[in-house]
Order: sequence, then C-alpha cells, then structure tokens
Amino acid sequence: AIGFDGWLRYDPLPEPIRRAFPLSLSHIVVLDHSPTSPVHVAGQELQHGFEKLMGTRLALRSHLENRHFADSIVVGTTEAFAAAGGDTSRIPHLDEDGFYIDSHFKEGRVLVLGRNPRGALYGAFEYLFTLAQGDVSRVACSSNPCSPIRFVNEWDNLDGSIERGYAGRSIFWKDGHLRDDEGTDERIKQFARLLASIRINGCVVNNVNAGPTILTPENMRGLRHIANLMRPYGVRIGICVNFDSPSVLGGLATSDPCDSLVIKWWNEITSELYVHVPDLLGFTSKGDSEGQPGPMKYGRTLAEGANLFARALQPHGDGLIMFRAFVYDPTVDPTDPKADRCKAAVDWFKPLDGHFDDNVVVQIKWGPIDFQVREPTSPLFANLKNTNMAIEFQHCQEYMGQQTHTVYMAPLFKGVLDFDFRDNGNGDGDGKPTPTRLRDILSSSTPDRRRLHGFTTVLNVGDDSTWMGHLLAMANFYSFGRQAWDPALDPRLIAEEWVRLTFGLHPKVLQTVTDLLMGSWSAFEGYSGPMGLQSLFDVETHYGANPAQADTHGGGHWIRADATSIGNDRTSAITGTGFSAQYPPLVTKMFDSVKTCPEELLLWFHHLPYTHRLKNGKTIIQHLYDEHYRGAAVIRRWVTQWAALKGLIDDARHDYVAFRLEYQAGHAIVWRDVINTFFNDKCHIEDERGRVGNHPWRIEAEDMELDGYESVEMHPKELASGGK
Ligand code: BDP
Repeated sequence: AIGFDGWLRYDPLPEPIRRAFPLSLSHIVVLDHSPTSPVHVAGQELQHGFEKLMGTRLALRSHLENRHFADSIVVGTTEAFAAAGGDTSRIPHLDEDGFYIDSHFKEGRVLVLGRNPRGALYGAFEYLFTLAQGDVSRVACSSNPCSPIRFVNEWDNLDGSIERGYAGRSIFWKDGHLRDDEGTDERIKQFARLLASIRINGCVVNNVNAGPTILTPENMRGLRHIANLMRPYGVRIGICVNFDSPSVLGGLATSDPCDSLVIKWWNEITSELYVHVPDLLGFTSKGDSEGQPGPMKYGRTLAEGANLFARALQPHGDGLIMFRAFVYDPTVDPTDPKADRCKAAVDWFKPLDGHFDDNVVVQIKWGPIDFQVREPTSPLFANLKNTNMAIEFQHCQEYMGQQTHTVYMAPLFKGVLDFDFRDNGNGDGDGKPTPTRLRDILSSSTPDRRRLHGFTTVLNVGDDSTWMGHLLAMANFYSFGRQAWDPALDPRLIAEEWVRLTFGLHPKVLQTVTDLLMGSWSAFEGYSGPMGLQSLFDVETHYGANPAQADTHGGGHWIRADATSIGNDRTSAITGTGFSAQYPPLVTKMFDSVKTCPEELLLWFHHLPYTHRLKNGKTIIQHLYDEHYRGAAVIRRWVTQWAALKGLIDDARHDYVAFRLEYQAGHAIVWRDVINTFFNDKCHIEDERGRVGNHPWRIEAEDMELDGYESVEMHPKELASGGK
C-alpha cells in the first residue's frame, strides 16, 4: 500500500555506499530481555533497518560475548550498559528520553544508548536514519529533548469519523468502540512506530469534542488494548474527557466540579482507568467552548475545572491534565468594534495564572484565532508566568487545503517558535531573567526548570494507506517530531532529511522536492489570504474559497473589507479592538505602528485604504492581486517540475503525487480568481496588469462538452469566472 511505511522505508543503499561502511558487524546486542521494552523494539528495528539498507542480517543477542562489544551494535540504557561492564565515562549528560550514539571504528562497534529505554529506541532510529541518508562516516553524538511533552492529538470520534480528518476513518474506533477488523493492530503498531521514530512520546486517542462513553467499561478495555500495542514504542496514551461525564454517564444530579459526589466520581473512574492503563498520560479537556460543557456552566472557574482532573490524576503518578485555552464566546456582538475573538484566551486565562495545580498544562493554540495560514504568535504565552504551557499546532491542514494541497508547515511553525515577546521582565523573583522567545519559553532547559512546558499537535492520521491523505503531507507529520524535539532546527534541513528517507538520495529529487516543500506555505498564503487577511474559506467546511461568506461571517469582523479599505484594526489605539495590547509593551508598539508592523500581518492589525503603499511601492490592492497570481503560478510550475522526476521515483508514488499537484494547480487558479474578482468588485480598482476578469490559463467548464453535464448560473458570481 502506498505510503504505509512513511519515512521508514530503508531502501537499499547504493553499492558504493555499502562498500564504504568501515565496520564488519555481525550482531546486535540488546541489553534488555523484556519483549515489551522499547529496547527490544530498538533491537528489532536495527536488525530490520540494517538488513534492508546494507544487505546484511545481523543476529540478535541478549548477552555479551566479550566486554568490548566488538563487531556489534549495542543497544540499551546507559545503566544497563554500565551494569554489563561498559565504559560510560565518555557519555555526556542525558535527560529523560535523551540518547547517545558512537560508532567507534577503532573499537569495531556501534553504541546506541538511551538515558531510558525510550531514548535507546530513539537512538536506534537516529542511527538508521543517518545510514539511510547515505552517511556511513563516524557518528558520535548525543541529543536531549527540548521538552518532555511531545504529544499528538487525534480528533477521532468513537463512531470512527475524525473531526477535521482528511485521511480516512479512525485507526482506533468504529461504531462506538475499538475497531476489531483485520489490520487494526498492525496499523496501531505501525502508527506507534512512526511516532517513536520522530521521538513523539504521547498520543491522545479521541476527539477534544469528547463524548462521555470513552469511559465505559468496554472502552476502557479498548484503551488498554491500544496502550498495550503502543507501549513497546515508548508511546503513552491519553484521553479527552467530557466535563459532564458524572451526570451523563454516572447518573449524578450535577457535574459541578466542586460537588463532593462529582469529585468522588472522577477519583473513582480515574482509578479504574489506571487499572487498565497504568502509564496513562492523563486527560485532555476542552471546557466551555463551542458547545462543550465546562466548569463555567456551574459557575466555577476554568482553574477549578482543571484542578478537579489534576487531583483525580495526581495519586496515580505523573498524569497530566492538558487543559485547552481554546475558549471563546461565540455570542459576543460582532458589530461591537471592540469585540475580537483574538482576545479571548488572554481574557479568560490571564486572571487564572498561578491558580492551576502543578500537573495542569494549559494547551494553547499557536495563534490567537484558529490555525490560520498566518497569525501572530498567541500572546497568552507571554501572559502566563506561573502556569505550565504547551503549544498546540495543527498538522492536519484544516485551513490549508486539507491535504489536497501541499503545504509544508515547518517554516510557519519555525517563525511562530522564534517569535520574540521582548518581555524583559525581572524574572519571577529568583533573579533570573525570563526567556522571551517562544521556543525558549517552551524549553525545559531554560533557567526556569520547575515548569513543565511542551509541544502538541492535532495530527489526525486515518486509515488511508498514506496516513495523512497525501504522500507529501507526511513531511508535516515528520517535521512535528523534529520541531518538538529541537524547535531551533532549520525547516529546510528537516525537509531534506524527510525527502531522502522517503524518496531516496538522487540529488535532483532532493533539490526539487525540498524546494517544492519550502515554497509551498508561502504559495498557499499567496493565493488564499496574504497580509494577515486569513479565512476567506467556506465557513463550515473550511475548504475552498468563499470570500463572500468570510465577509459576513461573525457580522463581518473577519476581514472588514468595504469599498475603500480593508483589514482589522486590532491595535491599542482608540479605533482598535485592543488585541495588540495583550503583548508586552515593545511588541504592542511594533504591531501598533503601520511602519513597524510586519507586512505579512499588516491587515491582521490594521484597517487601511486599498491604495495604501507598501514598502515595495505597490498599493495594498495591487499586492493582493499579484500575490494571488504569484501563488497560483508557483503551483503551476510544480506540475512540470514534478514530471521531470519521472523515472527517479517509482511510478506508483510518482503518479500519485502528480495527480494531486495537478489538482492543486487547478484549485489554486480557482482560489486566485474567486478572491481577486471579489476584491475587484468591492473596490473597483483595476489590476495594473489587466489580468483580473480575464482569468489567464483557465479553461472554462462551460466551454467543454461532457455527457450528462449542463452549465448553470452561479451565485455569488465570483464562484465561477463567467458566472456559469
Ligand atoms: C476548530 C475546528 C473544530 C474544533 C476546534 C477545537 O474547526 O472542529 O473542534 O477547532 O480546536 O479549528 O476545539
């Protein structure tokens, strides 16, 4: 099946590379006897990967022949290695999940050691990835994670559908319980293997819009089954909980978090769950948002709600409550010029800073709205000083073409993580300065080590053989693991790694696919919504251009476009919504001024005439037109660039991608023309280059003949170039 192996293909290395490998290895020593240990899995992975790459099958051994480990790959924890008589003096400090690799040619052996069993598995993958990329020179490295929280969220419903999932049905659930059809276990194990290979250590297995039935005895058994399958890969599972479970499932009169019977109910059900899943990651909660029940329904604070779960989890170990900050009131009056959904997270959570228990982590979407193509980094990260925080990315492409478009997100998220809040506060009383760049704030290696910060994403793989619904979308899955481990990594290097592992070592393939990925987000932004305009989508499906809807959605406060001007004044000026004031003062100042506001966010923060001149000398409207043409042209070129790779990639995967790029090239033209026509109609300012209305490169459906089809009038008119 296309894509099932993801980046774990281990395609045979070319002969010259194989011959250059300087060691003559004969076996793998696995320093752990338990078949459920990640060390055991690491041994098997090394055996499988090495054989595929190098053509040599190494024997697995669980004991040492000699103290020098010659001719072998030794895999295990540093502790087990020391116990077996190994010399650990050269191994640098390792954190939990960290690893050390040393392929020592003189000593004729390779060491792959982890601080814990999970780290050993990560090291095994790292070693194989190095070989798979054609590098057979000496490896001597160690690596530690930025943070212990590296979780994916699956928005899987128990009926088998996936909210905002674009790759088939849930691999876990069907008809209200665990899937039991053929292939289920294999898929879950393979998913865990992919996660482990990019050092992801947690997976939340049901939708944030959770129903209470995840906690029935039958589903607890299902959770046990999933956890048992994923545990050998070092992946722990967590679940999303519904706040009203005590009343809906438990039959109590209320789900008030301060009610003693409710507290008892959560304590008991949590204990029961731990019997099934002793290493439960914890709970995720979406409370008081978009129709989900939460503590405020009972007149309690969000902190009281979060702490209810925290205290139920606390006696059982290190379970966390991932409490989502995606709380907003959809009923606020959109005609109120101060109403701004952007402000909601800070408004709700800032006053609660310091009120959360130690095992509560507030899970914050990377931007203040909702996974748009461009947003400023959420100001909440700079407002919570005494609260654990995790960032929430979304690697399924809800607002970015839903995996029919190729949009590689690592460059976007690099920018988000590099954002500097320039918050030169005085630290928090211990004399140490607070870090001010988001990636430093989220790092556990900053001076503020007491806190527990980290990384999550909405991944939404499904049972499609490609996992993400598009071969190229796997680059996003891959990059999440890399960025969560080391947020300073260069997105291009991540892309190159993924391309080599997925499509092989041919330089032309590497160059073409890497360039394509690296330009993809900017191209998509160009034809969908540049300058911070965002959300010109169909507001229900979040797919396909529908600017007229975006225009009126929420009372028109989305893009605020009229006949003469466009954009949302979110400055701290009297005319603005005041959103910019949620940032530390230097950042507020930067966003408030049209001169210093980054132009890619200009219309996010400012309402300006279409004729306002940008730094490149163009008017806003001309730049808007041009960006739509540029974006669509980029995708159009991809089609020929990809065609030139025919023969360098196997036909099945080549054709698969070619088909989707052609589709995207066509859809980009639709986006381009719909949006340009819409703005042209609003402001009646002509495109300097006379393209708008002429729809270059377009073949009209109404000019074609197709049996069984007839042409119809379209409304609004921008949905079809000729109105038909
Ligand atoms: C929005 C999605 C919606 C999710 C919500 C959330 O459209 O389906 O339930 O986010 O994050 O982006 O809770």
